[in-house]
Amino acid sequence: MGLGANVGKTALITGITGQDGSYLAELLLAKDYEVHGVIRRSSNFNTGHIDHLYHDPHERGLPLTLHYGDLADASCLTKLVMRIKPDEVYNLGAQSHVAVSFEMPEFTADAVAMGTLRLLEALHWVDWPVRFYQASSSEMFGKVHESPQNEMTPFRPRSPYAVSKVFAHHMTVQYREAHGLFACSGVLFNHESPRRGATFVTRKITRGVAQILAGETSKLYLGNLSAERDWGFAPEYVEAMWRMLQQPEPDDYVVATGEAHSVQEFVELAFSLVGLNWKDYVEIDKRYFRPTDVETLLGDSSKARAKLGWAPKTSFRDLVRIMLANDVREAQIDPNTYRELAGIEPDIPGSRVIARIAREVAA
Ligand code: NAP
Ligand code: F7E
Repeated sequence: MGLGANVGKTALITGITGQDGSYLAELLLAKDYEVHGVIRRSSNFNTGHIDHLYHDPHERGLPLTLHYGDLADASCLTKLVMRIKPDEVYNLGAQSHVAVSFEMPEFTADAVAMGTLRLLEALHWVDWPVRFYQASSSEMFGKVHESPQNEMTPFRPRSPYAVSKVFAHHMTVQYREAHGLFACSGVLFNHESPRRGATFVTRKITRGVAQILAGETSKLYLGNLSAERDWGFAPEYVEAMWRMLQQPEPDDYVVATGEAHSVQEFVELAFSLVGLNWKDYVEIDKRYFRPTDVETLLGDSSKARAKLGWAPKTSFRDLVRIMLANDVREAQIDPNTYRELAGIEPDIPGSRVIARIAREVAA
């Protein structure tokens, strides 16, 4: 199957309200997929990342349908799969915060490990050629055996989150090998964006800088500054997920930039882009240290580059600039005030998709 003809394809996404889910939904809608997303019941609206894509079912609009569901509920997953009959299923739903997983190991394992198994079981019985993507993580490498890490590097997980992802990864391979399911595991290294959750370190830093500029706070409290991560730009990473499911054979792929930076480097750059010295604002708070942390991660994505034709485009510096410009704007400051942030486009979600639909509706 080529990378072109998608008309008539249907995709089901768990975790559609999250960072990656929202970018993936935009990508698939732009490729003319019919998209279905699983959302959890919440006492408050949590669909901010996808509101621009959603429309009242009584009106014309993008082919996006949201369904209540949860990875904890096997019967609802099976029902959704049987009703929607998706061609492609992207399992992005997770309790994805590593530090939180130490506080809630059972909840994390239920959503991340058992949730994946429940979905695989639902797909195992279908009688059409479904394709499955599992959101695996570089956290699985943990206390790394070698650097950089590739598809053959052994796992030494260091958190309940990572242990759960290792289970889900092996289950994905198991269903591929034992039951012939077209199942791919994407071992994605950290990827960030203006839609990154506010408690992950990159977004915490860029929001912190913006709040300091706005005079809302004078300090930013952080934990382990020496940890190194391979940080990429999220919209590019969801493209790799889609490419995996368009291949003739299912396989596992590492997706990374091949460049590692420490948390301190991220901090220094973010402050310096707006003319501040980080040492005047950053304080270390022990509560943000983890019982066991992953000290260094660096990915080797040669296989994805060769087989998927995928390559990262956004540099570390530009990633920090994009996130910072967004948070400065959210703090009601014009980013053009700062030379390094001038001209960076706002993260207008799905603007291309919306423009196309608007044209169609008007026609
Ligand atoms: P995210 O922003 O935290 O989004 C997680 C999504 O999962 C949200 O939509 C959340 O829904 C949903 N979810 C949580 N528990 C669920 C449950 N029990 N049933 C159904 N849905 C549930 O995460 P992300 O950064 O987009 O990451 C997407 C996936 O890739 C996750 O599986 C993550 O572990 C994995 N991953 C991420 C990275 C990264 O650097 N971003 C790297 C490697 C792997 P609510 O909105 O209702 O909470
Ligand atoms: O931490 C250190 C922290 O929470 C990065 C998830 O998407 O990527 C993410 O997991 C590093 C760690 O991301 C603070 O100790 C210092 O060493 O931004 P993070 P993560 O743990 O790497 C992987 C690939 C995933 O799969 C996960 O789902 O930064 N750090 N000070 C801090 N981290 C946080 N959160 N907050 C701090 O104040």
